[in-house]
Parts: sequence; C-alpha cells; structure tokens
Amino acid sequence: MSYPTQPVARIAVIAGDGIGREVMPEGLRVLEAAARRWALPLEFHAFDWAHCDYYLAHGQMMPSDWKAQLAGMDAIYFGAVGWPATVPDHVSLWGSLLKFRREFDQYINLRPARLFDGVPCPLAGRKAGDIDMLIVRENTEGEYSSVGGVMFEGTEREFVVQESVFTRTGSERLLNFAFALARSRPRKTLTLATKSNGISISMPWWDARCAEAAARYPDVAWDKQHIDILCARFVLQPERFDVVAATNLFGDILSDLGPACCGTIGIAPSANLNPERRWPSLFEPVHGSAPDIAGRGIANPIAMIWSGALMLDFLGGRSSCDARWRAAHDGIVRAIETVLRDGPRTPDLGGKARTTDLGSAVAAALA
Ligand code: GGG
Repeated sequence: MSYPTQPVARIAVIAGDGIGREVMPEGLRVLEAAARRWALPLEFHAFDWAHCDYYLAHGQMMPSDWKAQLAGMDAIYFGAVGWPATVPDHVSLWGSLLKFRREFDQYINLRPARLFDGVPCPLAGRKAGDIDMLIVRENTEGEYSSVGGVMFEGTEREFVVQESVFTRTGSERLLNFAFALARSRPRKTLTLATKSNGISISMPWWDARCAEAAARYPDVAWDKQHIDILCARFVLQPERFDVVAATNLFGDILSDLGPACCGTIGIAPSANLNPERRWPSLFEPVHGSAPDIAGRGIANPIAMIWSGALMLDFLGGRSSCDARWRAAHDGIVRAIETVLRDGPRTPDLGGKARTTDLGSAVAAALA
C-alpha cells in the first residue's frame, strides 16, 4: 500500500535519571513498532543531558545552548529527572523539566487516570472503565513560581517567602482548554480544584475565571470543590470525575492520587502541551526517577509507552497529517489494554515480570 508523503516528525529523546533510563528503551521499542505498522516517519535524536550525572560533570543540568540544540524538534520524549543522593531535587527539576515547561510555554499538562482490566484496584468494587478522568494541570505558573527569596539568612530573623502567581492569560487559557476538552467527552463535565475558602485572594479570583470560562461553554456541567474534600472524593467516589482542572500544585498532587486510585502510578502518562505548536511539546510519565527501584529492571514501562501514544496523537494534529497518527495512538492504547489484562506483570502490578517483558509484550501486541 502506498501512503501520501508525511512530514517527518523529529523527536528529541531525553531519558534523564533513574528508571527513566530503563523505561525509555521500552517506549522507543513500541514507537518503532508503531512506526513500522502505520508507516509513520519518525526520526529520533538522543540527547545525553538533563540528568544528574551531567550536572555533576558540568555544574548545570543542560548545556547553555540547549534551546538551540532542540531547534527543529517537533516533540520531546522525556523519561524522568532526579537523583537526590547527589543533586537536590529542586536543582535538578528547575534545571531541566521546569525549564522546558516554562521556556517552551507548555502551559497544559494533560494527565489521564483510568482503571484498566487486570490492574488490581485498591478501591473495593470498581471494575475497568469505572474510573476514567483527565486531569488538566496548569503548567507554567501558580504555586510553582520562582518569585520569592530569603532574608536574614542564617540569623535568628531568617525569613523566607515564595509567591503563587496566577495570571489572567495563564488561567484563562488553561480553563478554556479544559472546558473544550470536557465538551468533547461524552459526560461533558468539569470539576475545578480550588481552595477559595482558605486562600482568600488568589483562589476566589481563580474561581471567578472558571465561572467566566464556563459561560463560554454552557453545555458543560461544572462544579468547584475544595482540594481537601476533592482528594477524599478521588478515593471514595472516583467514578464521578470526568475532566478536573487544577492549578500547578493541586494538579501535581491530584495526578499522582488519581492513578494511585487506579492501582499504580506506573502506568500514568502525561502530555506537556504547547497547543499552538509554536514550541515542542513534551511527553513523559507522571512518575519520577524512583531511586528506590532504579537499576533493578523492574519498573513498569507502561506510563512511558502510553506517553508515546499521546505524543503520536498530538503529532498527528499537525496540519496536513492524516489519520494514521490517531490510529497508531489507538493501536498502542489497545495493546496496553491487552497486556495489562493478559500479559506479564511488573511488581507494582503484583507480578515478577521485568521492564523489558512488558515493553516486548506491548510491541508484540501491535503487530
Ligand atoms: N517523569 C516526570 C518526572 O521526572 N517528574 C519528576 C518530578 O518531580 N516532577 C514534578 C512535576 O511534575 O512537577
């Protein structure tokens, strides 16, 4: 069969630290299998920086010309960052991942949480499909600001302050995206994570931006919930959530909690999007570098693999691209479903399989 010519998708591959280096080869194995199966022109470019060994050798997480090195890339496929035994976590995170998010204006962090058949759910009585939510996390500002400082350091008067920053542009674009996403889903519902009873200036303002966005999407039912009770309801009634819009910190917390309620964060993917495609978007597992299991070959690669599927779907949205990219995304998700139901299990899923066993099984299920 012959296909129309497609623009090549250039993908920067950055494995990072810890289990990022173990799950990345499995993600690539599946992407290569998908590229063969759907005739997708993928080009991979590996970058050996944005990890803590690089920091120890160079005093910074990335080379000074990192942005120039990534020029022309359509996406970044990222593993994990952090090795706190040698580099403080805030140094490694702000020196790499948070730089990408900020400087490439990846203002949406899309994080699905879904209960799959075959994954032991810690919540009684739930079956596959009961939990299916999309957390939309603001990704460039909010509580993750670099505005603040220390005074009188090392004295009795030592004083530290760090501001949360909510801009109208940042909040509106996040909420518009979340409402549009909710509109595209069958349940058409959105929950806003807030804390406007306790945080009495910025959070009522955040709620008001949400009410304004809601008026533009009258067909979407929405409510707001304070973050404390929202966390409790994630555990007690997760099936009630569809799209959940949240600030940077609240979204970070909810997007570990949601997948944990579905059995493991080892399968949770994420897409850090610049929806306008002015800059490359970044696709990474929700989980971090997991130093406690790194080097043992037992990390679950599904989050990395599913993130790769999200990347193909996003790349398919480039103008003049055809339906094969969406087909490849759907095919990978189906292969993940098959393997989680019938295939080998890593220890987080209650088994003894190795990272490579799951990667091979997903790739084989694509054929
Ligand atoms: N693969 C994602 C990763 O390495 N995450 C490390 C982390 O601590 N991330 C915090 C965040 O997403 O804000």
